[in-house]
Amino acid sequence: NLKGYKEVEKKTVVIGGMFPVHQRLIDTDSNTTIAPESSDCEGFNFRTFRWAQTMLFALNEINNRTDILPYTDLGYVIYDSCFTISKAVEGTLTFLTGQDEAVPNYRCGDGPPLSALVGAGGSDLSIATARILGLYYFPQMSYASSCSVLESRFQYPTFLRTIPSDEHQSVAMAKLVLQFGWTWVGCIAAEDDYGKYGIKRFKEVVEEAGVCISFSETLPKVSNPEAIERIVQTVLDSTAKIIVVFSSDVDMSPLVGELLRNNVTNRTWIASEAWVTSAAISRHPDILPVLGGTIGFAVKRADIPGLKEHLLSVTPYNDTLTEEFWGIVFNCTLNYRQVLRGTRRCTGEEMLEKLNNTFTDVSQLRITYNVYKAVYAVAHALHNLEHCKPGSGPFENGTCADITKFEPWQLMYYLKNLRYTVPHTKEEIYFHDGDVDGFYEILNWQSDSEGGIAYTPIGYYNSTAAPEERLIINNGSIIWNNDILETPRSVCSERCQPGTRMGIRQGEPVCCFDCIPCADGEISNTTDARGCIQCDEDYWSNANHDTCVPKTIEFLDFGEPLGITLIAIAAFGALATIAVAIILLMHLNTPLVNANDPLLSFSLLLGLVITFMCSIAFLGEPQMWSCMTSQVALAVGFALILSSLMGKSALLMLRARAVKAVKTAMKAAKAAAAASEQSPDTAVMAPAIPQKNDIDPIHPRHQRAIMIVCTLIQAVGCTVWLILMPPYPVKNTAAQNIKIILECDPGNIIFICSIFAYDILLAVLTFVFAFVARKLEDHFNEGKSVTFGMLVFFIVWISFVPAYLSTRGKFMVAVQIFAILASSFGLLACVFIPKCYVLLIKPERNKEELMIPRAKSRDI
Ligand code: TCR
Repeated sequence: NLKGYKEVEKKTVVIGGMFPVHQRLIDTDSNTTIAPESSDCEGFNFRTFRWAQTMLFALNEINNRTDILPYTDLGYVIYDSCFTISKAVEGTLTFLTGQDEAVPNYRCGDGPPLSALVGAGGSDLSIATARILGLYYFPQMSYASSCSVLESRFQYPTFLRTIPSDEHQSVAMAKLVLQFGWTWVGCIAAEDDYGKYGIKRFKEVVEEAGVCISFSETLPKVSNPEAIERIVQTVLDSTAKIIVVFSSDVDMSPLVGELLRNNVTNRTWIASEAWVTSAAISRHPDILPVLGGTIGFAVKRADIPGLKEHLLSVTPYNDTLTEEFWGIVFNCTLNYRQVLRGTRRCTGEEMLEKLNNTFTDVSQLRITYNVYKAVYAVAHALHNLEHCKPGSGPFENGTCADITKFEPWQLMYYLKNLRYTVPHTKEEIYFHDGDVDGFYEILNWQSDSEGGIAYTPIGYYNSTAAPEERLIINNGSIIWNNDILETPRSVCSERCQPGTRMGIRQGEPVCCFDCIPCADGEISNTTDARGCIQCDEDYWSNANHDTCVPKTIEFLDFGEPLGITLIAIAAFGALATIAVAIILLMHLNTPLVNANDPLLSFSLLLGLVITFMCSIAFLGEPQMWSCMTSQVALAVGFALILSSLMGKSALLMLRARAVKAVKTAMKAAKAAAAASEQSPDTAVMAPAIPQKNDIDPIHPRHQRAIMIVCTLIQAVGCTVWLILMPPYPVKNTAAQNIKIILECDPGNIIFICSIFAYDILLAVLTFVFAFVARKLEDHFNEGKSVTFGMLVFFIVWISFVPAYLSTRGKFMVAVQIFAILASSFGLLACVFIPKCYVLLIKPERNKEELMIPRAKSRDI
């Protein structure tokens, strides 16, 4: 341990210092056969040794000044905490109690009073020492212990520091991550209070903003190669491209070695303050591909004039630490025993200037500057204490403290209320509740001219600025560590484009999700939509599923080719029907036309014209009137056709039965005549000869009555339907997704069914009548043609059913119209073509050629 003294000339006050000059304790075997001793330390650290030397430099500077403490000299005691809590506690106790001979006993007043402790390096060490020092209300001024738990004045009442609390750094890091849109980051923290609390706060802030942590690892404090390998494997396995490391360079070093061995490139590392400017890490050979592009936070840097000279003036003979330092730097020894063992002897004339060593590198004075500030803070507080005017002092009754024997709490008072300016940098320092403002420079690791690392400032973080101006980064000056030299992306899943929604993956963080396409009829119009939105009734999703588009309206229009074709066919049918009517009219008095009541023929033709024309009403955009007329006209038209045919076939049927009866009667008469010829004696009564009335059993009046009554029934039914529950146009959105079908709703299904059922009934009766009369040997053969026409009618409507049910949308209407037209044409053709044929082409056959039986009966 280094324990030095300035000679006591005037009044002297001693300041304690604690620096982790060595990195670890030497592992001693723990057998208890000999008295245990305080372990020695190993791993000399040039950086922290520079800190210790800075304290000496600052004390020298102060002692040489006449404006600060002109009548008092500052002495010092420096302890090496070896980065371990036990050594720090040991040092603190030695300092307080003076158990070591070299140090005056703290409570036995002769020696110079102890003022404050500058230290103790890492936060975990400071936490331990601050607890002890707090008991005595002994001031502690730390230069590197940044952990946020040290903010608590309740637990650490006498703790002050010149480094900002990690609260600021964690928030700054989180802001940086959020600013670049990284939502998938890995975390590595040292296994100490600094790492644990720092990363904890970082995680809290980013997770609140929706960032996910890919992995979270701890760097072991004691050497543990397996653990390091495991961490590197995790880094390699993770898809996170951004890795935040909250650790001191000492704990980080083994990891860097392993990263280099595995050549882990293409990651961007976010460095905490403790390793961002560490030469121990950035001076590794070949570090650039692995850690180049690192972004980190660093406390304020300063130039301290004269420090370089002071560092270079260190000689091996100052104390044990300088001796060890010399030996390590120049690879020699001053120790007589080691010289005997063959180590080169130091001359003491070696030149420190010639070395390019971290110790003498004053380009990155950051923590060093904090040490400098801390020493000045204590000095200024002591100065204020010494220059207190009796009577107007801060203590009870206006008393002052005496610089030769003051109490620690009295100095604490001055430290708390201190406000001073640092020499050279002119920075003004004051503590709010023991802490300073959070200010960080943001550094980027770029390659310098010699292939090493240059810490290039790219921005800063200022916790006292307005929230949106705290983090200022000059994006353009960043050099990233990837082949494309672009801002790296670090996301678990790429964003979900409009048209898809985020689907969570069971058991994975929320940043990892699948993009699931929206279902038909649903859309999402934002990126990263949580769910899809159902389109309104009249709307449907487009192909990309990112907007709702109005459904296309569908109906069979007049103008389109299919509509025109149907109109043409219908018109042709109507014209043909009218032509037939004219032909019949022209031959009104011929036997053929008169063979069956001509009026029924005309009503039949009228019905056909109605059905042909009503098919046109099915076309076009459905309206109230068109829905009503189309169905009703069809139903009534068919009723008229079928009842006319029924009237006709009823006559034919009865005629056929009569003819049959006549035939049998004649046969009987013949047989009787023959019998009477054979035996004239036997008087036989000849059977009655059938009369004309018997052959035409019903009068045309009856036929017309049938026709009119049957049609009227239908007409009345339809009227009731129209009045009670008329059909109306509807928008059918359910049948097809992307279309709105405009169609007619029948109003009431029972009505429409019974109305067409009635038509079917008429058709069946007509068919039966005609079928019975089909063999009537009338050479106009009306029975046959009606039978045939009805068959066509049935076939058309039976095949209509499956065709109708298997079509969708506007084609349903087309199928309906086709069926109407086909059945009408069928009837027109079957019933009237034979007639027209005779009338126009074979007029000679159009004579009163009565049915054979009747002619014969006349002959008789
Ligand atoms: N605060 C750390 C220790 C630490 C440190 C450093 C150690 C800081 N900066 C630089 C070595 C080198 C910042 C702590 O534990 O609080």
